[in-house]
Amino acid sequence: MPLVLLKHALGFARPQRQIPASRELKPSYDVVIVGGGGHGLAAAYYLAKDWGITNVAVLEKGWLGGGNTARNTAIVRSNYITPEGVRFYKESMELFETLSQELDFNVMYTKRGHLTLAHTDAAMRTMRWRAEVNKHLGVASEIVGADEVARIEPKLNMSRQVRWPILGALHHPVGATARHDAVAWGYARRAAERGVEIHQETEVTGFDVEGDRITAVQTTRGRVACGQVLQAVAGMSSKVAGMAGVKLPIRTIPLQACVSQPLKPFLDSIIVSGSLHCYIWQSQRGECVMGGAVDPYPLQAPRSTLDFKEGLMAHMLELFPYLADVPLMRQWAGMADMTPDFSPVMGKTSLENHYIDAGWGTWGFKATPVCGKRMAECVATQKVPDILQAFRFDRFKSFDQVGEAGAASVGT
Ligand code: FAD
Ligand code: PYC
Repeated sequence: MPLVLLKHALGFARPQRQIPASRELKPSYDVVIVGGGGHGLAAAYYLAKDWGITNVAVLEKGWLGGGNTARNTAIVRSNYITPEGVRFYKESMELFETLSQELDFNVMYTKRGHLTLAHTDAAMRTMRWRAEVNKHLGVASEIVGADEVARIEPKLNMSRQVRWPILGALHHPVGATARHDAVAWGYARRAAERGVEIHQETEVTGFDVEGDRITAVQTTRGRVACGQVLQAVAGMSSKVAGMAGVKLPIRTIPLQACVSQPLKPFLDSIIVSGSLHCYIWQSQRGECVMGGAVDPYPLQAPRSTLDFKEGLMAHMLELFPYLADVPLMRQWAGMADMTPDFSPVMGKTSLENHYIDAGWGTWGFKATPVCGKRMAECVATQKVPDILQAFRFDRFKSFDQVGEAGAASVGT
C-alpha cells in the first residue's frame, strides 16, 4: 500500500501544497523545459533530485498535464518487440512500481494483466516472437492458447462464428494502468518543492539561435536566456523543433478514445486486438476505457468523430457483444507524434544545447518515468545514456531504425 494512504488513514498526512503560482520569469535559467506534460515535469523532477540542478523553468502554454498526459488511456506495459524497446519500457515499469512512494503521491499504479489477442496464424507468430524477446530480457510474457484466454477473461466472446475468432494471445501478467494526471501532478509538486519553477500559461513562441546554440527562448511572457533547452511537447514536436530550425521525421495524427458509463466489475485485464483495431479495460470507477488506431489522416485538431465511434464499436462488439446497449459517456482525442519506425526520439538534436523528447505517438505515457530520468541524465551530463542510444535523433539518417510497428500501436 502506498505510504501516503497509510499516513492519511492514521491522520499524519501533510497537507498537499498546490504548485506555487507562476511569478515573473527570471532573466535566465540553466535549463528551460518546454512542455509541462508528464515527460517535461518528470525530467524537471529528476534534474533536481538526481543531479541537484534546480535553476530550471518548465514553460507550459496551457495547464499542467493538459496535453496528451490527460488524454491517454493510461496503459503501462513492456511487452514490446525490439530488445531496445523492451529494455527501455522495462526500466519504466520498475520506476512505476515505486512511484507512489517516491513522490509521496498516489498514482494508482494497478497491475491488471494485458492480453494481446491473436486472430490469425501470422499474429500468433508475432506474439511468439514478442514473448521470446520479452522472456530473454526478463519481462513476464507468454503465449497462451484460446482455452487459457477464456480462463483468464471468461467474459470474452470466444465463439468461432465471428469474422476474427480468437486463436490465442500474448499474455503479459504485469501489464498495468496508472492515473495519468496524478503522475504529472506528483512530479510537478516534488520538482517545485526542490526549487524548479513551473510557469503555466506561458507559451514558447521562438528560439534565438546563434551558431549551433540556442541562446534564449522567446515566450508570450518575455524572453529568457538559457543554458540548455529540453523540448517535451508531444503533438507539437515538429512545430517547436521547427522554431529552432530543426526538422523532425514526424507526422502528427489524431488518436481518439472514449469511456462508457460505469458498469459492475466484469473485466480484470487490459484487452488489445490488433486485427480488430481496438482495446478495452475497466477503470476503478467501472467505466470501460476504449480506443483504437490513429485516425487515417494527419491533422492538427483534437476533435471526436462519429466515424471513429462507429468503427470502434463494430469491432468491440465482436469481443463483447453484450456491451451493445451500454451508453458512451465521453469521447476525446489527442495529437500523436508518429515516427516512421514507431519508436520515440530522445537525446540531442543537431544543435549543441537542444535536447528532444518526442515521437511518443500512441505509446508515451508508460515511458514517463524512464524518459524523465534518462533525459535528465542526458541534459546534466551532456552525454546520451546507453539506454537512449538506439533512439537518438540521427538514427533516421543512417536508417538505423527501431521497428516497433508490431508492438507499439493498436493496428496501424
Ligand atoms: P503532453 O502531455 O502532451 O505534454 C506536452 C505539453 O507541451 C502540453 O501540455 C502542451 O500544452 C505543451 N506545449 C506544446 N507546445 C508548447 C509551446 N510552444 N510552449 C509551451 N508548452 C507547449 N501512451 C501509453 O503509454 N499508454 C496509453 O494507454 C496511451 N493511450 C493514449 C490514448 C490517447 C487517446 C492518446 C492521445 C495518447 C495515448 N498515449 C498512450 C500516448 C501518451 O498520451 C503520450 O505519448 C504522452 O502523454 C506524452 O507525454 P508528454 O508529456 O510528452 O506530452
Ligand atoms: O501503448 O499500450 C499502449 C497503448 C494502448 C492504447 C494506446 N496506447
